[in-house]
Amino acid sequence: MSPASPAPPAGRRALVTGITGQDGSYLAEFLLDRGYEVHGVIRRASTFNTDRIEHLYRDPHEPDARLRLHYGDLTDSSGLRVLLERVQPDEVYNLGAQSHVRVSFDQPEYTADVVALGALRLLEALRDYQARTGREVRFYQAGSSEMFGNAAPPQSEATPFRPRSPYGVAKVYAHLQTVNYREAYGLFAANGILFNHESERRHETFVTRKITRAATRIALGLQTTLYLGNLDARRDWGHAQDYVEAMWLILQHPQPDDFVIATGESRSVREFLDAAFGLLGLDWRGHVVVDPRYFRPAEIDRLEGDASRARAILGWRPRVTFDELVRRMVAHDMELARAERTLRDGGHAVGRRGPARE
Ligand code: NAP
Ligand code: F7E
Repeated sequence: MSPASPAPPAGRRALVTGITGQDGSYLAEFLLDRGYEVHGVIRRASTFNTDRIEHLYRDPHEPDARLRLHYGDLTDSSGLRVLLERVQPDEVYNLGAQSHVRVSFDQPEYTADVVALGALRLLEALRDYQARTGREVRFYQAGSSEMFGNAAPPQSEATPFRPRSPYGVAKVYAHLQTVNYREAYGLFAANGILFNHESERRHETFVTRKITRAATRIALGLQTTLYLGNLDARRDWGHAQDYVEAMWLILQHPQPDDFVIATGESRSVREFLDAAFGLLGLDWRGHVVVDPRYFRPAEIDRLEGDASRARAILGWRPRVTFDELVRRMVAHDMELARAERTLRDGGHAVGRRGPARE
C-alpha cells in the first residue's frame, strides 16, 4: 500500500463487473487481501472464462469463502438490479467492457451497448437502490485514456476529450453519466481515467502481450514471424497491479472525484519490441512484418498521462517501471513457451490457435 493509503475497512462488500478480466482478477486479489467480501459478475459462456480468478475461488460452502460469483451482464438491467438487492454492496467497481479498441470499429453498436449504456444501467439501478434503502454505495467507473484521443500530451484531468474510436466515444458517455449522477443525485460516483496497463494476465490480442508471447515463442523456435500494425504509436504503459490500487484509493477518498492514473512515460510500439526481444538476445527486425490489417480507421499517436493530481491527493504512484513490466511479461511467457516446447518435443499436439489476432 502507498504511504497515504487509508486503513483497510473490515468486512466491506464489493461488487465487481468484469471480474474475469485482467483488472478484475487483480482487483479481486487486492480486495480479498484487505478483508472484503468480493462479489463478481460473470457472463455465461459455453467455455470456461474464469481462468484468471480460479486461484482465488473457494467452495462457497466453506464458511470463510469470501469470493462469490453471480451470472450477469451489463446489457441486462433487471439482472443488475437483482444483483444489487442480493449483494447489498458498499462499493461497486464497473470494469466490465468490450475493451478492444480495434474490435470496437467492427462492433460499434455492441460496444456502445455494453460500455456506454452498461454504465448507465448500473447508475440507474444504484440510484433506485440508494433512494429506497438510504444506503450509500460508492461507484467506480473504469474510464480510459482513449477518451483523450489526439488531444495534446501530457493529458490530465483538465484535458478535453477527443475520442477517436467507438470504444473511446462510449467511454466518454459513461464518464459523463458518472459525473451527471454525482451532480444530479448526489451519488458517490467517481471516474478513474486510466492509461494503458498491462501484465502477465493481459489478453493476447493487445499489443504488449502479443509481442511477449511471440518473442518468447520465436526464441524457442515455435514461431518465426509476428504480424503487427502501427509501430509508431506511443502509449503510457504501466502494470495492472499498481492500477487496481488506484481504483480502490479513488473510492476511499472522502469525496467522489475523477483522477488520471498513468506513469507519465510514453513509449512507442517499436520501443516495446526493442525491450522484449532485447531481453531474449533477439533483433525483432528479422521477425516483425507490418500487416495493414492491424491498422485502425483512426489512430491515437501519443498518450502520456499526467497523474500528479492522484499523487498529491491520493498518494498514488506506480511502482513497476517500464523495464520491469516487460521483464515480468517476458519471464512469464517464456515459461509458457517452454511448456509448449516440451509438449511438442514429446510428440503431443499443442492446441494453439496460431498467431494471435487483432
Ligand atoms: P478485459 O481484460 O478485456 O476484461 C473485460 C471484462 O469485461 C471481462 O471480465 C469480460 O468478461 C467483461 N465483459 C465483457 N462484456 C461484458 C458484458 N456485456 N457484461 C458484463 N461483463 C462483460 O479488460 P481489462 O483490461 O481488465 O480492463 C478493465 C476495464 O478497464 C474495462 O472497462 C476497460 O475498458 C477499462 N480500461 C482498461 C485499460 C487497460 O489498459 N487495461 C485502460 C483503461 C481502461 P469475459 O471474461 O466473459 O469476456
Ligand atoms: O494497442 C498498436 C495499436 O490494442 C496499442 C485497451 O486496454 O488501452 C488499450 O487500448 C497500440 C495501438 O491497446 C498492433 O494500433 C500495433 O496504437 O494494445 P492495444 P489500446 O488500443 O491502446 C486503452 C487505454 C484502453 O482503455 C483499452 O481498453 O498498439 N498496435 N500493432 C497494435 N495493437 C494491437 N492490438 N495489435 C497489433 O497487432
